[in-house]
Amino acid sequence: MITLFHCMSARSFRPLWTLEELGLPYELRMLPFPPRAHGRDYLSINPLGTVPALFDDEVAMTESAAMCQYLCSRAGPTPLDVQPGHPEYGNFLNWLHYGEATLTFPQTIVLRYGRFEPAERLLPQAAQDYRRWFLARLKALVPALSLRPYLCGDALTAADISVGYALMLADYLQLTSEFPAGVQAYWARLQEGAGYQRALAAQLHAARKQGVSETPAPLVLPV
Ligand SMILES: N[C@@H](CCC(=O)N[C@@H](CS)C(=O)NCC(=O)O)C(=O)O
Repeated sequence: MITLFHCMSARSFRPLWTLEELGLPYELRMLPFPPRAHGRDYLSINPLGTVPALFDDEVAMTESAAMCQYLCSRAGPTPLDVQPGHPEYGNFLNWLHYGEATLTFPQTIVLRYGRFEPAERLLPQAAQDYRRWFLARLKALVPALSLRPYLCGDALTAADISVGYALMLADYLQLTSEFPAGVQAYWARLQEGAGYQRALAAQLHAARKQGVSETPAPLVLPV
């Protein structure tokens, strides 16, 4: 059985969304955000204190984009995956990693130095620079989406889930009005997907059932 440790709308939303798209059975364990402050017991499960953590028998993982790829391989063949030898394979891997390394990481600087740190440690210049850095990196999506609805063609893949979470986070940071038009349309399309909607419902249901705050992690105030 797959167990996923998750905080509301944190990066662990990527594997949650993938699980819902694939229809795999899983157990969703909700944690208050940040777990290192509010869920100290979690450190014995994942010493990093970060979400996601995913367990599947002997397998233990802590990287959200890698989990999407793992889950596709485990459940496949699936249209969510692109296999070696397929003409889109390199493109698929590139976007899968672009979603986390290039599009999510700069937003964590915006959050941390624009919002989470105590007032005397805030760095408005860093927050502003990385906000612009993120918006500039979004431009790469425009040609990729100009002729096709998804990053690797006509069907949603795990690469869209990886990039889609970065757009979800940017939505919480109120950056959507600055998305290029093609990216705005893409983000709207992703949100209409049935798997995305099921993942939203699953996290809300689990949070209520497990008595965990429904506040999305990016909006949680610092401790
Ligand atoms: N590269 C990792 C990053 C994991 C990560 O930093 N997760 C954040 C939530 S989005 C976290 O757990 N932060 C809490 C902390 O750092 O204490 C991934 O993609 O899963």
